[in-house]
Amino acid sequence: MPNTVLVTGGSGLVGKAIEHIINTEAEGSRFGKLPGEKWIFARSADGDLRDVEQTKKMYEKYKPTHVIHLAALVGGLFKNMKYKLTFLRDNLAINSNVLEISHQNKVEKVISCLSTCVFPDKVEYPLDENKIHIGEPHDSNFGYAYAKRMVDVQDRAYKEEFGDNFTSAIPTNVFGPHDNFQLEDAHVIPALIHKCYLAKQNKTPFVVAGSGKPLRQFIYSYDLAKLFIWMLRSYDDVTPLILSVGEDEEVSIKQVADAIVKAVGFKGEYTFDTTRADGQFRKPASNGKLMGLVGDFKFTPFEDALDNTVAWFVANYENARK
Ligand code: NAP
Ligand code: GFB
Repeated sequence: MPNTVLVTGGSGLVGKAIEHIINTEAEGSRFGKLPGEKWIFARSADGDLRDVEQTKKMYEKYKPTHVIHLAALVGGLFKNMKYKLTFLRDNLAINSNVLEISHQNKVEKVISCLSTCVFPDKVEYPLDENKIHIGEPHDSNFGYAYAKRMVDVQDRAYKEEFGDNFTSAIPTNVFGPHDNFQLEDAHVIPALIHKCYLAKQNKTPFVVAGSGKPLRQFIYSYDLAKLFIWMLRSYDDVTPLILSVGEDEEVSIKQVADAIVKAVGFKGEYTFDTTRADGQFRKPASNGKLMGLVGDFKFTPFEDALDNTVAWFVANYENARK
């Protein structure tokens, strides 16, 4: 019987990217759909996964054989700092329901989605898959981080007690089309694209929050989508896997803002509001394990991916999440 792949959180940044790749790559190709395979991209209107009965109904309706579990309460630094309990409570509920109902429905494989912010803040760099639980996460997002860490614990417990094939991916910061561009709640790249766009439209200053000094690794959503599809096909280890560009691709927030100014074509005043938080200074993750397994994989150059994202935002401004 061909697979039925359920993507929870299918209407978000990463979900839409997987949908794009599955619908544009040739059937049977490395990142394409398998013959006869069905893909379902679920959104919260299809079932609130914080509610176990709605989760059960979603599985009864779609009868998935495989699940890519992306659904989560997600947000940038400033939203995380404001709603630590809500991020912890809602994500614990969503993840526990999805894993338990996947277990009850004998789903062949579940890939959940963590984030490099789960790692300890004070640890020897680079971050790798063995360092998830060896210290406190950064204070700015401990609610979200601990809920995501528990997924790794749940995966291992389901594997040991029942033999379930549950594992997780650990992406770095992601960006691309269909992101959340809300000025206050979004992640840095979509927030700054929106702010720079408005500054250009309104001939007002472009203001970046913080000092611009923190460092981040960014993965383009379409590249991440391909790696999720590769994991679905080829990765059956319970140990979570970092999905990221190399450590040498770390960039400062100032470099990101400079690239956005160039991509948007902004010529006006550009300043930093150092009264706003910088959050974690850096979280450099090694993609050594991934590259050892996936072999030949080309990441989209950062500036090309940023240009595509800005072009998508400008072309879809009316309907973009903002
Ligand atoms: P996103 O754009 O905010 O999308 C979130 C998705 O989850 C949407 O499809 C949303 O459905 C769904 N969802 C939210 N609450 C739900 C609920 N209670 N019940 C059912 N569905 C619900 O998020 P994203 O950036 O694509 O993130 C996808 C995954 O990647 C998440 O697990 C996130 O933690 C992880 N991640 C993201 C980043 C990043 O930089 N964005 C980095 C590392 C890891 P509606 O659209 O219907 O609300
Ligand atoms: O992407 P971001 O919100 O998340 O912020 P984190 C990254 C950096 O960008 C911080 C600076 O140093 C911010 O000070 N920044 C500058 C801005 N201007 C802006 C702006 O307008 N908006 C935002 N949001 N940042 C998140 C975690 O941490 O990473 C989440 O809180 C999740 O839980 C996500 O893991 C991937 O990288 O700091």
